[in-house]
Amino acid sequence: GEHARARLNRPALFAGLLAPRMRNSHKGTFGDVAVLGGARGMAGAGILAARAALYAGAGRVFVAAVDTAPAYDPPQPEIMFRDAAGFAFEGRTVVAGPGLGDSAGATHLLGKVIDGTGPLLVDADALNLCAASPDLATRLAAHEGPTVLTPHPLEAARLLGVTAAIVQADRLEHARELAQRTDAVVVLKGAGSIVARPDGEVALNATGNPGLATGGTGDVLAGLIGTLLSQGWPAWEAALAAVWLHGAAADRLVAGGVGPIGLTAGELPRAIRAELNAL
Ligand code: NPW
Ligand code: AMP
Ligand code: MG
Repeated sequence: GEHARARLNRPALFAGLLAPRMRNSHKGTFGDVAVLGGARGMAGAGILAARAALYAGAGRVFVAAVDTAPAYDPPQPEIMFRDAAGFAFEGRTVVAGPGLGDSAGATHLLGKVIDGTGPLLVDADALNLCAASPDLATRLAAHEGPTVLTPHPLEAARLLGVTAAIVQADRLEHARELAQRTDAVVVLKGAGSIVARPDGEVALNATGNPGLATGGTGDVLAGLIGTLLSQGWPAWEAALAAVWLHGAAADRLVAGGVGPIGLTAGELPRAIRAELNAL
């Protein structure tokens, strides 16, 4: 296909959107983020996304769990837990997918948030469910409101109906193709993440390191994007900023001796906070 030239993702592309906190602001000013996840055995993924949302400055953060709703997260009691069935997703930014699983309940609730009108981040099992259901994929492409998809190469391959090796052989082109097909901003993750939008514009991210190659780091990115969307950022700028910040946070941790070996996803949210306040 036609070859896209990627621009380099830099803070200059998004820093103007980082508004100073007004003196009379309150928690309602900074966005509600609801993570749709919480399948048995993967409660941690939703909690990681929620912690990232919190440390990125969201006003209120919920985990709407399809299965495992812990009473609370002891190290992070600010996070509120709810049963996903009956949760009021409308009016909130939804981060769908981290630890969502593939149950009938998960599929139903994903359809419900896709048919909603708010900002939407689609990651992990939510992407896999869309790859498995042409109906969900069609509804996702029609979603109203800013939409960001964050596939890793295998998730992108499932959505495109190819192999991960094929996606990796031309990351720019496949990120672009997926953005066009889904009419959403797409982050194709992995070393040198690509951010693509439906009109063909693409950006290559240079921050981050192999310390991020460990479980849960993608869930943190999803929560971070959710916060920026909840604060009214357009999808493209939210994705660019979050990918840059997430990688810069990992680079900051490694520079401080925390990794690359043994860096954990749970260490990222505080480092992301440091990057945000240093912008
Ligand atoms: P391989 O091994 O090379 O063949 P899956 P998942 C590939 C939750 N989590 N470049 C690679 O394939 C998530 O949120 C819960 C090339 C890899 O093995 C999801 O809901 C956690 N290939 C659920 O688990 C912490 C790449 O994809 C395979 C690649 C399943 O998500 C962990 C994995 O893909 C996790 O986040 C790259 N850059 N990156 C928790 N604490 O609760 C990935 N691959 O089968 O979709 O599984 O990503 O682990
Ligand atoms: P996930 O596979 O969903 O857990 O997401 C992994 C996260 O770590 C994504 O943001 C990837 O871009 C990032 N990541 C994984 N491996 C590397 C790497 N070698 N270099 C830079 N970033 C990476
Ligand atoms: Mg993931």
